Amino acid sequence: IGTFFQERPLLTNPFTQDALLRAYLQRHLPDQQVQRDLLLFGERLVSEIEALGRQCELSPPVLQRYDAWGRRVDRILTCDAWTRLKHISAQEGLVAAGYERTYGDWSRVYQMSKIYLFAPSAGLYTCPLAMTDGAAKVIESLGVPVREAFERLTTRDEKRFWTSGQWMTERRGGSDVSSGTETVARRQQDGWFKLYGFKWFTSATDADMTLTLARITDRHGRSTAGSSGLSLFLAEAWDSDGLCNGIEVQRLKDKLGTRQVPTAELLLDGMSAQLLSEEGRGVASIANMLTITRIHNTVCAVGAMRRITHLCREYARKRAAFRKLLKDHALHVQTLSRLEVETRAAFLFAMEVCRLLGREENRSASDRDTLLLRLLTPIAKLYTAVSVVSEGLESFGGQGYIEDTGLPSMLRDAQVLSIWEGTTNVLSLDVLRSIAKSSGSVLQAFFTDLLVCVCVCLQERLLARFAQTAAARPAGTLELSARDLAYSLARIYMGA
Ligand code: MFK
Ligand code: FAD
Repeated sequence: IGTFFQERPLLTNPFTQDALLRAYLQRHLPDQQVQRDLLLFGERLVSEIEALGRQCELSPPVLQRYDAWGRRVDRILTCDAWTRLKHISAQEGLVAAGYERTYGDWSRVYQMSKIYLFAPSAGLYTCPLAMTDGAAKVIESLGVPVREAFERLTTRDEKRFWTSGQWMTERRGGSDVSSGTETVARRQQDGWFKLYGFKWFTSATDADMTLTLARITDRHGRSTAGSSGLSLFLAEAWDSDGLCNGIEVQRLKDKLGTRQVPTAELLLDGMSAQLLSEEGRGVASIANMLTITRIHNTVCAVGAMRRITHLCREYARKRAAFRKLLKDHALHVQTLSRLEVETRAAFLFAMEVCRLLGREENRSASDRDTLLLRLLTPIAKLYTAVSVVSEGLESFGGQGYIEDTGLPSMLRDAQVLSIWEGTTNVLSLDVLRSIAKSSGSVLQAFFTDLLVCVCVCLQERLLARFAQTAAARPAGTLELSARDLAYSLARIYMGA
């Protein structure tokens, strides 16, 4: 059978390998403690976390519907590695660091640097972490009406640490949540509510609590349609014995990727929940969660881009074709360089959004920062998706397609990033919403933030083109420009 066996690409400390991350932190957050922490975290990723992530991929969650005696239990059983990743997430402060605010304006950059390193190794434990962070943000923005939950979501103590779900999507509407939500909430005498409805996609369904939307009914059972009828609720899904709170798990979804994550269809049949937002302010309140989960999504996308480019580069030094190493083929190097440029630009874009978030939370954001954060969050999320990972796989040739290299799961898991937390079109429309709601101020902020000489010219061209296309279209079709506008803004920002 011959003597040649290809050396495999090896993962080495992703922090020390990442010249751009180190340079960025050196410039903006030159703190010895941060450097030390990320260095150790990088070692832990290689020595421990990478294998746990792989185990999660190979041992997906299962639904135990009945116990041995025929009682309906609806337990979601996850593997030990999934639980271990929860503990590691708490110990490493992967949510907590965003709320401790040890590094002032730069606290989110610190936290998200860890998430960025963690994501490609973590068997998608980043999914519950994103939602946990989002739930903490919603609770904080409402003045912390539920202190214990907030403390548990943001603790470093693995025994107290809670994760949260985000149950928004129903069969009628994942994008159009406002008209698609049929779940109703009936007020109880003690002021709590019982929820009845069907949640069509619920990821990390093993989470300790969840935020969800429902329509409060009056005493005749009537409720208000549309966005103004939706309120935000907090519920603990499972009690300490693992029994469910008025929930029937209909089934776990059979998915293209994200197989590590339990994603279920849930029938809510009297789930006890407490009202978190003002009545009718559910969508506006959960929007704070969407901002955070969309930023996590961006950071995780860039983490995947960085991991694949790191492995491609490593492989190019070991694999030979046509009598020389891949790294000595000019065309291959050009291909990798293009991936590298995309990755670097996306990294800087993502970190800029994290920096703005950190400033807003540290109360040092200018009006312009706040406007920019609003505009850039959907743009960054829609721009950073799957293409670099897909192209990256090709650079391993056939091996990129072989399951036990671990590479195909990177592509499967990246494919979802443009679907959940708002599809590309929905986010493009969110860009239009942010422009309309601020009467254009978000665009002013965008252009003043960029290098003046580059921008004045681009601004004029872009706005003229946007105005021209908008004017040329019949009323009500402004949305046809939304996607092009969002992509143009992303490219201009990254270019600058
Ligand atoms: C690896 C890490 C990944 C993370 C883990 C992910 C796990 C998977 C989890 C999910 O996929 S959870 C489900 C995510 N679902 C979505 O993202 C829903 C997509 N749909 C939208 O984003 C719609 O735009 C939305 C439902 C938010 C609103 O649609 P509407 O009904 O047209 O809302 P409307 O009437 O324009 O806005 C209602 C209020 O919300 C307004 O406030 P006011 O009442 O004060 O005027 C809006 O300004 C506000 N709002 C909407 N989007 C906002 C926002 N505010 C701030 N930021 C936004 N993005
Ligand atoms: P639709 O809204 O039906 O969209 C279908 C297509 O129409 C898309 O291409 C979309 O871009 C386009 N479209 C929709 N509206 C417009 C418009 N106005 N203009 C132009 N184009 C439009 N949801 C949760 O709530 N919690 C979860 O934990 C969760 N986990 C998930 C896990 C996975 C693996 C997946 C795949 C999804 C998950 N979701 C979850 C659901 C996800 O958020 C939705 O699938 C997503 O928001 C899209 O909604 P939809 O499936 O109803 O698609």
